Amino acid sequence: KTPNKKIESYFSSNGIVSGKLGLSKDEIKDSFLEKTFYGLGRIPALATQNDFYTAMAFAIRDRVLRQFVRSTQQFNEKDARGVAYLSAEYLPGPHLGNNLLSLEIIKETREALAEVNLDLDEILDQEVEPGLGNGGLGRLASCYMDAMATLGIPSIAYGIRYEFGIFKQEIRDGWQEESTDKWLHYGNPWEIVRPEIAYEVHFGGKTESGIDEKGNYSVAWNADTVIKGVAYDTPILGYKSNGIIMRLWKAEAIESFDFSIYNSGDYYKAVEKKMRSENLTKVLYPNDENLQGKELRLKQQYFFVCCSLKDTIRLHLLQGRKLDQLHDKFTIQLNDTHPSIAVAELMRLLVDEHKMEWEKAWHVTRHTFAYTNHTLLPEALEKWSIDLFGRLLPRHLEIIYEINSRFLNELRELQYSANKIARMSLIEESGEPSIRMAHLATVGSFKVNGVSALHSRLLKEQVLNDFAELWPDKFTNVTNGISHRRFLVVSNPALSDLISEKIGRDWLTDLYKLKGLEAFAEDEDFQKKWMDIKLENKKALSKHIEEYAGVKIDPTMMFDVQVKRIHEYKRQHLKVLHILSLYRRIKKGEGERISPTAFIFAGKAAPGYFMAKRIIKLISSVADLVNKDPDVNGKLKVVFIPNFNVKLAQRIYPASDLSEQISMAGKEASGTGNMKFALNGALTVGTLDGANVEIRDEVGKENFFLFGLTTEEVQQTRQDGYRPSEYYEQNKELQGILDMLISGELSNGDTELFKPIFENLLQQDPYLLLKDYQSYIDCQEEIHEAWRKPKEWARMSILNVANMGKFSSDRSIQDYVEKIWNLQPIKAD
Ligand code: T68
Repeated sequence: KTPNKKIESYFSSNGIVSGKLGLSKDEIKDSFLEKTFYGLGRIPALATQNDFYTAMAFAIRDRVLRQFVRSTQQFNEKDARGVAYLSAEYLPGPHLGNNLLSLEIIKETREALAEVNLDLDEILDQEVEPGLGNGGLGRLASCYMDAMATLGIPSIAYGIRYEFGIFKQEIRDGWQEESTDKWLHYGNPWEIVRPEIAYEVHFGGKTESGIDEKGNYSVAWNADTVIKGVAYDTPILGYKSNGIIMRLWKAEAIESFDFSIYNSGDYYKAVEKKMRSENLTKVLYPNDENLQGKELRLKQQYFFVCCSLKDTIRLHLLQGRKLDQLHDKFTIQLNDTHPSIAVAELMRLLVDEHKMEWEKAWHVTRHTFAYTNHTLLPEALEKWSIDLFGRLLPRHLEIIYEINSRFLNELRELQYSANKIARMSLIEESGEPSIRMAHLATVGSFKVNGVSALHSRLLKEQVLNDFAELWPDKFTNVTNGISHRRFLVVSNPALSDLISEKIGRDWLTDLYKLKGLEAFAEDEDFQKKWMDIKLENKKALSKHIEEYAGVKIDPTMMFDVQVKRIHEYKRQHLKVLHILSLYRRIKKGEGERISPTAFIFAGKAAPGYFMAKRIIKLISSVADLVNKDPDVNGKLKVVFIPNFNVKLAQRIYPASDLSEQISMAGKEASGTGNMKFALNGALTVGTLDGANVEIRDEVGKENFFLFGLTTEEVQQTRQDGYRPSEYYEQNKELQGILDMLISGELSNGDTELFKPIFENLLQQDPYLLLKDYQSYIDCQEEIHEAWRKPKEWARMSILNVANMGKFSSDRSIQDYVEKIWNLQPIKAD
């Protein structure tokens, strides 16, 4: 299409595309009022707070889009090499606050709103966040988008526009109850639908091979279902920098009606087909549940992969490039195995649709993909049964068989044993035959990375050991990172200002600059200001807790916090054992060395995960017992805050004193909450697991509370034959605590309620709580003692923050660029 010169010159001469980044107070006010009236058609008397939020979002979105247009123009002009990031999950959190920061107009916006008698914080509070992910993996993808935009990485992020995100959690009578997350109820001012960017996705049917018109062997896939994926774009703005797009696909019917049925008079049957198509992107699957065999989940994965690859190829060809150069211009990063069907889909697109020969297509494919692994848990490694897979994606099954047969031939040439070949095969033959998605992703990628130093090592030694021996250079580590702009600058403004007062503002784009705080760690005046800010944040959180959990907390208590998905390997129930140990000591009159502590929990349990839900009930029951007991006299408080999400997380980290990172060593791939806590000045109590290891290395072992077995000791314990009941027999305090679970004391006399937890711990204890118990309790005693020396505590808190430089997602993305993506950043101004 020939460009419209008139429009182009108007854009550049009127400051729409050229010109400055931010806005003045008056410009913000004008734009906001204009959007209120013309954008929403509201008269002031009828406008709600939510209308004002929406109007402000529209006003800001204009500026965000401007940065996106500028970045895209420059990427195109330079014909830049870029990344397509494929993730089935994103957890962006509220957009407005971050966009205001990126445009550097928080103060101006606050003033503009004050002039019309509105309060920025109330407006910010209106935003409903997109809960399009389960936890760490989805949030990581969003932290990476913030960094990619800020650093000027030519990139696009693809995913699924779930109509209902992660379920909303309510706590009733101590139990988790789930309800649907209607995040789109009031509309979504940040997204732009692109009806012209849409692709067909096929399912089912049969394949037919034959000779095409040119005399070549070819395969046709005659599907029986066709669905359309439509692009919904959300611009993500980097700090004073580029805008990149998160492109989420929504499923639609090809035609609104099936006309043949419609004409025959059955209107409802015609509409039914449309509804069935749209079901595909209705709801996000909660993790941890047994996802195997969930047909709709496989459909979602293929649906978004197919649209994303077709779109990537379109963008590539639009630049006048050749398809066999795809790997020169794009890396497609696979966020876990959820999009790993992409390996087979790209082969299908190249070979079947673009008529590339197999060897060439395979060369392009395995130089295009890179795969990030996020778990070693055997039950979480994705497998799809051949039966289900073949029914939905018959052509992809053939392609995977072909990839596998060539791969296994290579292994045979290397004289590998039959055993080893069976282990490495993409197909698992024992039990129900199934496809091992991690193997497909590994074989089809040029790089595979874990998400912390320990995890990447274990990945090579355990789960993908055979592959790492075959291709040692393919494996690498990129330690996770977090957006310090969201999790400190936006969510803890008082602390950010104090930091900037001392060391300037360069740390916003170079987190290593925080090191400058070390010089003030001993400064008593600084320590006081530091802890005063913490206290204010704790007051604010206490208000929230009183309103949403009905528990009153004294903000001067130590806030001991564990927030994350509820899972046995994360060991929330180990924390419960600790609380009960303190409770029993107080009851026995032996509580004098306990510092007053509020134990704060939050997190969702997968709806089908029996033990996790029981653990939530246990926490609530312990809260009831402890909070009401006059003997405790307010020395301990326990609270479970419902519905943990990004927004709530942003309130919790700034108000925390102690961060609980107590998973059994070898199970938490990285953790990222651990980084967010430490960045806000909480001290960590943790095991040598995931990124804890690196956090401890950075902050110094004297500023980190370590306990528990190492990965090697965990393995040794298993080998030696672990008998948890021995610990129960030998440790009388532990025995007393565990007996409480079945005494009825926590459950109005019901001795059955917590028996499943009791029996699990005594008989299997798969996550070695009893083995780690004493070490944890001893460590907590040290912590309570440290809390009684406020200056010491403040010093350690400052040193933790000062040494968090490594954990910015800017550093992680820089690592991806250097170790995997091999591209040049292009920063828009
Ligand atoms: C997390 N994984 C890791 N998975 O548990 C955590 N799983 O250690 C790590 O820090 C984080 O990834 C980022 O690397 C997840 O969050 C999921 O959410 C998930 C979703 C669907 C299916 C399986």
